[in-house]
Amino acid sequence: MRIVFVGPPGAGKGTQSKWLLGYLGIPHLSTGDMLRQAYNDGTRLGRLAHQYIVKGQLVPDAIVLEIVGERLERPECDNGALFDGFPRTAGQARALDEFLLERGKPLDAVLEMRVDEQQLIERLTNRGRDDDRPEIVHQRFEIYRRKTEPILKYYQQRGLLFTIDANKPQDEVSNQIKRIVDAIRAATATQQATELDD
Ligand code: B4P
Repeated sequence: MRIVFVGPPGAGKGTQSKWLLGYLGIPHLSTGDMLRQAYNDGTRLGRLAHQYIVKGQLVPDAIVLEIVGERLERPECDNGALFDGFPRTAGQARALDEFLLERGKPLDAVLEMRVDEQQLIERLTNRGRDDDRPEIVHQRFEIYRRKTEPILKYYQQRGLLFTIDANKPQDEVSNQIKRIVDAIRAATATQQATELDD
């Protein structure tokens, strides 16, 4: 299964990914984690990316796509992946589509995590990362509205978009996600059985 989590900073993409990975048995591609790891490893791309992250800006597509592309080529991603915080721009969405369609493995679902801005600020203040200071969070939220929200329409038109009320406590959010994922799995199994019968 190939699933994308989209949502503003602090929506709970990373939090919900943790259990969903085990549930679906697929690898986790969190671009935030990958970029932070690259910085901690002292790589050239990691150092470049860090300059944007601390200012609350999106890392340029070229850097993100290089890091994600390398991971996607690995055999572990052949049978599915959970994309956490990627794509975040129209350019990234197009690049992901091209990559997956060339391999005949399109996305199964895009899960939009929707949360009120005030709730996000409270969550991020408690998390306390360098890029979680209120003035930086406002900027990240604004960039989300401008650059990331437009890709939701693109996925909606293709019937891939599911919206999650992520204001709710974590276990309620997990239940909403589980219901959607289970329904998609059941529909895929039915479709495969029909194809075998034909
Ligand atoms: P990310 O690492 O993706 O981080 P995020 O959007 O801030 O957080 P996430 O939604 O995962 O929140 P979490 O579960 O941790 O991005 C960081 C930066 O990297 C970006 O700003 C950007 O600069 C760069 N970047 C990443 N991907 C990129 C891309 N594709 N293109 C360009 N740049 C990119 O939850 C946050 C907190 O809320 C936690 O403390 C959690 O415990 C709490 N929480 C979660 N769910 C909750 C709930 N239901 N109720 C109460 N609290 C909850």
